Amino acid sequence: MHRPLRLAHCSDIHLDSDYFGGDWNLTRRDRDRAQFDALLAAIGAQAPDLMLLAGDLFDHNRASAGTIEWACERLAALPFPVVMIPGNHDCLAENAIYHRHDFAAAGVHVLLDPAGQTLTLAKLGVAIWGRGMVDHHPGHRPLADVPARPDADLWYLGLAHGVHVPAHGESRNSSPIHAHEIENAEFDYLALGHIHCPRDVSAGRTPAWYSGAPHPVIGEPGSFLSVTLTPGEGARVAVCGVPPVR
Ligand SMILES: [Mn+2]
Repeated sequence: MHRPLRLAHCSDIHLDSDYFGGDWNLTRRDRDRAQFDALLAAIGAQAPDLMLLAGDLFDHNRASAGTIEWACERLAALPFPVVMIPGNHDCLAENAIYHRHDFAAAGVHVLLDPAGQTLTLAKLGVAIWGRGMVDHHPGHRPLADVPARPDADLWYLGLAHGVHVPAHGESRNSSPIHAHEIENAEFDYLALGHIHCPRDVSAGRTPAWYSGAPHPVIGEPGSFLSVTLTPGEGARVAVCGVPPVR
């Protein structure tokens, strides 16, 4: 039987934006880190059962080893599990962060298989599907070939990173996520990343949202989502602000 489940959904952290190691631009590095800490504090205050991070934790694959280890430690230290996917900025290119740093060893679940993979967290009663993005291009379809619900007794959650394409819309964007693909998926909740503002793109019976990014965007505060799944009622989503850092 399904049990109530409380999720925190975030994405697009972009650590080490304009920082590549050494002493140059440490202010920017530290501001990104402080914004991530503010996000994790806001999420921690809600004591969710599970945190979903829908891509672009890092701004680029040249992120410094220090920042990668720092972020991994921060995520591993949380009192709830974290499940995440790479985004286009930290995609699975040859020099990928996720190839050279073992998040799994630290206890952070990263869904890396380009063909897609399903992780089951039995204690929480959830199965989570996602795929690793190798290259951000129009032929990459984040929601292609989503498997059917694996187990009627588990919540089924999805993670994807890309550009939403409305019903009957066309797109030449990279990594398009079509409304009909959302509708056809059997997820109880689909956590999306890539668009830096919160946005409800639910389709059919599938609740699907972009969480927004933790940093302010054009004067609007950063955001994450608090998602409550209740048996028989579906998903309730609340947009939560992240205090800006200077
Ligand atoms: Mn992105």
